[in-house]
Amino acid sequence: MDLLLADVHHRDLNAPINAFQDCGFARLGPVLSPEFAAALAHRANELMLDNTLCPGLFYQHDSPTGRYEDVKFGAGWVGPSKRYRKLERLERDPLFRSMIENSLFRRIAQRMLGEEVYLYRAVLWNKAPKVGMAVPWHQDDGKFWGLSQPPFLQVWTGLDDAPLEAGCLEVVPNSHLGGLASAEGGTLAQARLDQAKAEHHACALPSKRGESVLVHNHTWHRTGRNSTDAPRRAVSISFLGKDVRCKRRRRAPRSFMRLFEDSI
Ligand SMILES: O=C(O)CCC(=O)C(=O)O
Repeated sequence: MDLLLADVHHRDLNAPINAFQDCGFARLGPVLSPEFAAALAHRANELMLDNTLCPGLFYQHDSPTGRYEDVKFGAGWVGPSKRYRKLERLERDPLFRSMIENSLFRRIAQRMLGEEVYLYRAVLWNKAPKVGMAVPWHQDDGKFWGLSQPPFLQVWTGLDDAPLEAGCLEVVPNSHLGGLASAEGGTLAQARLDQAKAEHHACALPSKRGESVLVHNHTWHRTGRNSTDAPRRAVSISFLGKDVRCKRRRRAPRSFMRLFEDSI
């Protein structure tokens, strides 16, 4: 099976990389072959229904109310369900690992981060039909991430069509230029959103299955509820350069997995 669309191998990356640096996001357009995107979506379902298939995955279920505030953090696997909102450590699954290390992402990551590229996280974001919850405006950095240097390169890829009604990615263009809104990072305070008129500047990025978007970690982004009859699954991958360290003290500091090693 071809992982990527044939034209991806020759695509010029200058325009998306410049747009990413200027605006904090850039559409890469269609990237995954339809067969590979479908296989990943199928695998996502298998992993949600059986936690013995890939030991070490991190599971987080959607909240019963569909509200972010009601998510049971720390509950992990709660039995077979297609309503997990998030699965982390996808790199442990061989099929997802092949997606993470595809040749386009390698070209982009090595161009922006250097030859040595590491993985901070690879996450499945799942919104079940009719009920999948929203993810509020946030930035992906701060105390919880605990990194010695600000991370900046993330790639979001849809495994399903993601129209606005299904909870497509939305961004506030140029918001990365202000850095972290608070040392904590993560979810943005309402006062800060109001001050910046986030609703007014919000830019929705509806996409088709297999499309990718570059998203700067400091870009304000969110996704809405899924009100459609179809699932909306997506993968986001956060890459790091070689000099980034984990600063966490309470638990042993993490070491990050090196990617694309066969390109040495
Ligand atoms: O796709 C989603 O629902 C959320 C993606 C996201 O917020 C992220 O990758 O940080």
